[in-house]
Amino acid sequence: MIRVLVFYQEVRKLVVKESKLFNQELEQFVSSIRAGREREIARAITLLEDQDPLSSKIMQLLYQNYSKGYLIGITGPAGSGKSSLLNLLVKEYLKKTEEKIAVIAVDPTAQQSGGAFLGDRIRMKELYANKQIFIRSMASRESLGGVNAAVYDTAVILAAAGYQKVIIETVGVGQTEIDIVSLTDTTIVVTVPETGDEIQIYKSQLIEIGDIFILNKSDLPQAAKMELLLKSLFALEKSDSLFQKRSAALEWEKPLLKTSALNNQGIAAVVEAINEHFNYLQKNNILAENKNKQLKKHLLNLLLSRVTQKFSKKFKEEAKLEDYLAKILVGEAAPFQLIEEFVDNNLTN
Ligand SMILES: Nc1nc2c(ncn2[C@@H]2O[C@H](COP(=O)(O)OP(=O)(O)OP(=O)(O)O)[C@@H](O)[C@H]2O)c(=O)[nH]1
Ligand SMILES: [Mg+2]
Repeated sequence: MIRVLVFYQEVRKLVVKESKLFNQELEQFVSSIRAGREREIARAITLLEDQDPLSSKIMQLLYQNYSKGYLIGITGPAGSGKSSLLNLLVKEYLKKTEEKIAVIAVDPTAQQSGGAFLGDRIRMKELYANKQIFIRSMASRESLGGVNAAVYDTAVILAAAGYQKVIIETVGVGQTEIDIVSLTDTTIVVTVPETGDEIQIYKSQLIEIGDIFILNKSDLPQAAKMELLLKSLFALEKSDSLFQKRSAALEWEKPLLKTSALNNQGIAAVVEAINEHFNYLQKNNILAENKNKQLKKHLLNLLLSRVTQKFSKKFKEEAKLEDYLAKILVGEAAPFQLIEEFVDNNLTN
C-alpha cells in the first residue's frame, strides 16, 4: 500500500513538473523563451515569483553568457503620471522602431489583479495586444531585496527573449525604489507640481540617482514654481559634485524635461533624452561595466532576501520573545547581544 502511494506521489510530481513547463522538457521550454513565446515567458516569471525550484534550473540556462538588455527605471511619487507617460513613451517608440520593449510595473499595493494595475491595464489596453510589447506587473515582496532580485531575474528572462529595452516602473520614492533603480542603466525620475513633493524629492536621494528628470503635469498652474525649485536643487547638486572630482568626460548633464501626459506633450523629448543617455553610456563603456555591477548587486539582493526570509521565519517560530524582553528589562542582556546570539546559533542550520 505504501509503495503504491509513493509511486503515485512520484508520478504526480512528474506530472506537476511537466505541466508547469507546459509538458516541455527544460531545454525545450528555455528555447521557447529564447524564441520569444509569451506564454513561456510569463510562466517563467511566475515560477520565479513563486520561488519554484524549477525556476533555478531555468535561470541557470538563461544566465549562461547572458546578454543584458538595456534597463530603464522610471520612478516617482504615487500618481505622478508614470504609467500615463510610459504608455505614451512606448507608443512613441512603436512609431520609430521595430525593437521589442518590455514593461515591468512593480506594484506595492496589491496582488496581481490589484487596483492601480487594473487602471494601467485599461490605459494600456492597445499595448497589451501588441506583440512587440510585453507588460507584466509584479507585487513587491515583504522581504528586503526580494522584489529587486525578482525584477532583475525577470529582466534577464526578457532580455533572453529578445526584448532590447526593459522599462521598470516603481511607485514611490523610498529605499526599495532607490534600490531597484540602482539596478538599471538609465533612471528617470518623475516629479509633479503638487505640494509635498518638493520635500519628498529633496529628502530622497532621487536627485542624486536620477539621470533624466521629468516634470509631469506641467499643464497645472503650479508648474513654473516647481520648475524653479528643481532647477535650484540641480544647481546645488552640481556644486556638491565639484568636490567629488568626477572625470569631466564622464559628466552627464541631467536634463529636466517638462511633460503633460494628459495633453500628450513633451514625449518626443523624453525619447530623445533616453537615446542620448544610452549613447553616453555606450560611448563611455558604462553599459558593459553595468553588467558586472548589476549582477553583483543582484547577488547581494538575493542574499539579503534569503537571509531575511529564513531568519525572520525562524525568529518568529522559535525565539522566545517574552524571555528576550524580560532579559533586556532586568539588565541581563542588550538587544544587540541577544540578536547576535540568535544569529550565531542559527547560522549553521
Ligand atoms: N493634469 C494632469 N494629470 C495627469 C497627467 N499625467 C497623468 N495625470 C493623471 O494623474 C493620475 C495618475 O496617473 P498615473 O499615470 O496612473 O500615475 P502613476 O504615477 O503611474 O500612478 P501610480 O502607479 O499609482 O503611482 C491619473 O488620473 C492621470 O490621468 C498630466 O500630465 N496632467
Ligand atoms: Mg502606475
